[in-house]
Amino acid sequence: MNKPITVDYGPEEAAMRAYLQDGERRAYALGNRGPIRFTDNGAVHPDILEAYWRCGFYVFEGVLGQAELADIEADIQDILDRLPAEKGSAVDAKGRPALGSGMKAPSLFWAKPLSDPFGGTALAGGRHPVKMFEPQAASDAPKEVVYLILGSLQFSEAALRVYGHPELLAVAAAVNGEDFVPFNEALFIKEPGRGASVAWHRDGLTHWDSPDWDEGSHGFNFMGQLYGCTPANGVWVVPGSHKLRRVDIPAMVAAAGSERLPDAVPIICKPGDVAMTNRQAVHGSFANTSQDWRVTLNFGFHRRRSVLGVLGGGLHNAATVYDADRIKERARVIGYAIDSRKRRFPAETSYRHAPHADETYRWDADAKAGMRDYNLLDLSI
Ligand SMILES: O=C(O)CCC(=O)C(=O)O
Repeated sequence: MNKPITVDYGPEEAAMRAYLQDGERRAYALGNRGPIRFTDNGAVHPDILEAYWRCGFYVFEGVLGQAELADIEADIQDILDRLPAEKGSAVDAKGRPALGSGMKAPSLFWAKPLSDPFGGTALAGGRHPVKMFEPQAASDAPKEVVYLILGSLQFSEAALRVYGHPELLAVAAAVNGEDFVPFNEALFIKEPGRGASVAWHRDGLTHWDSPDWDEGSHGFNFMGQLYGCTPANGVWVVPGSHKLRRVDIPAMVAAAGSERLPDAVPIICKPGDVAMTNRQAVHGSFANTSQDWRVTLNFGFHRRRSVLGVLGGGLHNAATVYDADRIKERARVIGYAIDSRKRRFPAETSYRHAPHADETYRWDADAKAGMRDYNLLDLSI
């Protein structure tokens, strides 16, 4: 999917190149990457958990194999093919009903090539306070591109199967407890020479002032990489910032003199690696002026106690108090994901989700139909 491109960071290019190189060196020095490892007792290896809690992110290497990556790539090609011909169009470039058209739940997010759609705006609760530098896109670039797709598991069974990956779910249990619950799922698409930036921010809306707030209160996101990610197109994280109840992003940027935060490091992945990023960590990504695509399968999990009885943040859907029924309804997707994965990879030992011990979830035609607009039930805290 690569093609030569000619855009760069303009007046910021030299400084940006130096920053990317330096960030890469600092990222590899952190000691927070490697395959998913378990102890003899089957627990996620404590070294992994130590490094995750120390840094606020971890890179699991080699999680998704060739066959699985090929499935994902086929689905992504299909999704890209079915996008509206342009923003607002109900049909794709071939005149078919476009992906996302007529849906109730938010699905497609558009941005001008290389722009920063959220930075410095009041969108998403104003949590992206500083606009990133917006490089000039090529003159033949489209007016707007899709850079984010929400509710992504309804559009890709391969992504659903990744969601049911037994080792990733074991990590979710080790971090958030065996009764962990879903957050949301998304695809971040960073086209070469076009992909938008995501301004520095941290996620989480509901628990910053809770008396029992801690470094894990707002959960984490897995970020599965189809083509890998580089310092130029990947997410950057300020290590350790997930442990801070308060941060002042405008002051951080002002002190740095640009959005190149000196302590931030890039998440660097090969195809098939899956990063795990604490939502409370300060993170963001730059406009993709590189030659490389990034397609991230993003899916998050929370602690049940962070969600049960909590008034949702109202960002991903209508704010309501999340009760046990709502959580159970949303968590059915974990059951479907495990079952759909079992059908595709029968030799693998499936994950057993503790809250589903007495339930059976079958990935069949009814289940598929029931996924439409499923993200109206996202657990947004
Ligand atoms: O993938 C990206 O560029 C941004 C991801 C992000 O901000 C998130 O997962 O919260």
